[in-house]
This record gives sequence, structure tokens and C-alpha cells, in this order.
Amino acid sequence: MGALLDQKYAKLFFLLDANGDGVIAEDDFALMAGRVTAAFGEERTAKGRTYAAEMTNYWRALRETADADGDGRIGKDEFRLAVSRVSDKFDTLIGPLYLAGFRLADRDDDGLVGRDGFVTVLVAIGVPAAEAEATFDRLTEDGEPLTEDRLMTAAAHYYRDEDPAHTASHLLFGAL
Ligand SMILES: [Ca+2]
Ligand SMILES: [Ca+2]
Repeated sequence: MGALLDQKYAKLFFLLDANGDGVIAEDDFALMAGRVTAAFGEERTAKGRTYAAEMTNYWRALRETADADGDGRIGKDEFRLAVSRVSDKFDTLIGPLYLAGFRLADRDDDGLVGRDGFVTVLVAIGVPAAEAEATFDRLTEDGEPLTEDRLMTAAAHYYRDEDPAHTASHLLFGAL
């Protein structure tokens, strides 16, 4: 694993440890899903339920890969290895969560996400608002909205790629 991927996985661990107790467990994923869906008032809608289900799937994939002693808790070192392996199956294990997040933020279902929707998701998962704004600017041009393809490409780069040409993707969740 290269240094950049290591930094990005460390950032993911920090964000996914939603209750800040230093380990990742199912309660973190429930907490984060609750925060994101509540930010849009979608806790009980189809979109919100899809997002929560994808959070659970992501957690299960990590747990099956990482939790060798079966105590339901994943520490930082376990997480780095697990997320690296789960990222090999980005399209089936991780991509659907990002797609569900995009669709939550796409308030009018036109396949585009504006600044407010994007920033709302990132703030709900723990990224400071100013960094979320900067991420939106890096991923888009001249006030254009974010497309689904652009987000999915950035997310795939975040989990799998260290190409210096993809800085905007590496900074998806703010400074490393
Ligand atoms: Ca935790
Ligand atoms: Ca839209």
C-alpha cells in the first residue's frame, strides 16, 4: 500500500468512527446513516432506506474482511488492510453507497447535485463545511453542478488510486 492510499484510508477511518471512540463498529455506520438521511429529512423514505442499507452492506464487507477475532470492532490497522481489500471490489461493495448518497443529495432527481446538496452530505459525515465547499469547487467547474459520473470516478480514485493527476479525487473528504 502506498503512502497516499494510507493517508486516505486514515482519513476514512477518522470519518467512519462517527462516535469517535477509536474503533469502527456497526453503531458508527448506523449513526452516520442517521445523520446523512436526517440532513435531508429522508430517514423514512425509499432513498433514505437505500442509503442506510448500503451503509450496512459496506460495514458487513469491512467486517467480513477485517474482523479476525469476531468482536465486531475494527481498529485502525485492521481497517487499513480491510478497506484496501474491499476496494478491489469497489463497484459492488463501495460504489453503491456513494451512488445512494448522490441520489439523496440530488433533490430534484435530474442526475445533478448542486453545491448545497453536496456540502450537506459531506458535513453530515463529519467534513468541515469550508473543506466540503473546496471539494465541490475542485470537482466541478464554474458553478456547474456535480454529475453522477464525476462523483463515482472521484470515489473510485479515492479508494484505489494514487495518480498525482487525480488530486481532486484524493481530496474528496478534505485535506489529508
Ligand atoms: Ca466508533
Ligand atoms: Ca439535481
